Amino acid sequence: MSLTTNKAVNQWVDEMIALTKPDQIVWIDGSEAQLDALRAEAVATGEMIKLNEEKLPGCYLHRTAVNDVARVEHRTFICTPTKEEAGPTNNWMDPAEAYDMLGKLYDGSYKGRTMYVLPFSMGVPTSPFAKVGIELTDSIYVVLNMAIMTRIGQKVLDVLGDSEDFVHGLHARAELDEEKRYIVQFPQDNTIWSINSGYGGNVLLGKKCFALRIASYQAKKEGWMAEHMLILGIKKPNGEKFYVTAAFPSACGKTNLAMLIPPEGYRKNGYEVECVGDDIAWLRIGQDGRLWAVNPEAGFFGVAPGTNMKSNPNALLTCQKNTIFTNVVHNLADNTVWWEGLDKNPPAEALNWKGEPWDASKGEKGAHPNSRFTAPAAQCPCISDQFEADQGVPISAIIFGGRRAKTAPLVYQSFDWNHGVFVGSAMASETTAAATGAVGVVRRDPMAMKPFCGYNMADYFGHWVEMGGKIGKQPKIFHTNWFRQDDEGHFVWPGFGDNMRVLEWIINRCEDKVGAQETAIGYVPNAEDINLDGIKDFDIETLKSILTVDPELWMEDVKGLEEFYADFGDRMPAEMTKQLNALKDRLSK
Ligand code: OXD
Ligand code: MN
Repeated sequence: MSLTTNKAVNQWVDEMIALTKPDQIVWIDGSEAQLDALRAEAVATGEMIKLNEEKLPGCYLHRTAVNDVARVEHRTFICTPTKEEAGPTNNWMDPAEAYDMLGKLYDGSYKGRTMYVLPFSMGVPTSPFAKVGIELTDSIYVVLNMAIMTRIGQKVLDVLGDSEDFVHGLHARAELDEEKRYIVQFPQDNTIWSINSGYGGNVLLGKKCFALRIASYQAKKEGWMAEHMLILGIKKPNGEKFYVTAAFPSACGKTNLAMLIPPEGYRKNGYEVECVGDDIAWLRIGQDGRLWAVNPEAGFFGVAPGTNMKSNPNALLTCQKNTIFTNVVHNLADNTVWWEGLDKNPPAEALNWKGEPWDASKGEKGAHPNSRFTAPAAQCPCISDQFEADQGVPISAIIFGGRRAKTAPLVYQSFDWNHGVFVGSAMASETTAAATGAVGVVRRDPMAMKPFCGYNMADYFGHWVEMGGKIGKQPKIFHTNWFRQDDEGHFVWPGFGDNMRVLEWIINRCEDKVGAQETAIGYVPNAEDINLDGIKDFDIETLKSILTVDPELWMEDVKGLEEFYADFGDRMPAEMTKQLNALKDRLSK
């Protein structure tokens, strides 16, 4: 029975029932009793395995289909009325054609199954910045993950009231057929249709599909920003707090930075780092003219491999209870989990991510490289006391990260907001060719939003420029590169907790406490201004070697960027082209 009198909700749910033809319908009220019953059902059917209650209380293991282990960008579509509105970085389908084609796939796809009607809120439901979605799904795994990643249930419907302003999400596992897998966003209709997948990034519709693709479109229309950014707070010894957001391409240590533990010397002096969010930031201009950020999510959907007590103790401690593990190794000896990089002791008696008997000594990986933990953010030892603040946190600095062997220095600051937007648009990562130190293939990923921007990215850059004009107290914009290599192809900067040293320089710049060298690409630190106290096997000369800017390499890079910009044709804002030309001028001097 419906949990709401909202006509728009009930009518849409009825239409989707007529389309998908489920055997039963269950509205998710969000109560622990209901979630417990679903957990028990998932265990009874084998969809989830209950793990050792003493060692991992409230934790479960799930395995996806072997052909369904990651996001599928080539099967992800933005269906805007015209192709130009989606832009050159998105796959596009005509909305009417998409509804028609997908409608045939959804038709009867819930036969013999249950439809779960899942109301969810991105953001604390009572926050003026929260947005409501309803996901229809035939997967208990989806319901239980969404219960961790978002706020769900009756309280969300209560906040929605009679409003028609909600995202309409329809997910069907169907046959999990790769050839018929589609992740489709209709930004103008507030609608997401996802079919033939059971993997998190494709089916937890609150995350990438709503909080980035749909929300970025809403944000442009409504004058705010939805960004693929972590949010962290740094508490200084005098109690002052600085909040920064940061965007990094995949596999660049974003979760690690979000939960960084400062080096011992900093901790002794009273520095603390707190996590507000690890993946997504919704940013709005506050009445005080500053930019304020909320994390719309309630949980972390983190990559398991490589997470350990050294790389990210906070993440590991977060997922010791009430966590769903996906595609990791099942340790049969004590009914726990394991993944590569957790420790040096792979279990002797174990099943790999596919559920097959697994012998680590044979060299094959046990956990899928994209295996995940879904854990409540509130369990993170360094979660910020502002994590659920209605207005979010005020942002002092925005960091764009790249993964570059030679070009980008460890850190630099943009000259101003618009130059910072340009720096974000030029974000890139290189495939590593570590052994030779050769410069790898450059992948452009502006603001780390290329797979997640729900409209033409040229307009998105324009929106950034426009927002800058409206923010009274603009955050300063920086670029970091933890991945500079020496001539032998070794990473030079130690990274992890030592990134705190770079964050301190960033704060000092925000407070006008240190100078910098003005270079063609922006303000680069004077090496003496980065605190190296207590750092291991690293000296100021080495630091200087990763603060250099080689104009020839940059000129090469600019060529690649020009090609990338050319894809957007006339739609590229004049300001961006102006910034590109200005960089060329400065480099040639
Ligand atoms: C993620 C991603 O899973 O960015 O967060 O791919
Ligand atoms: Mn992400």
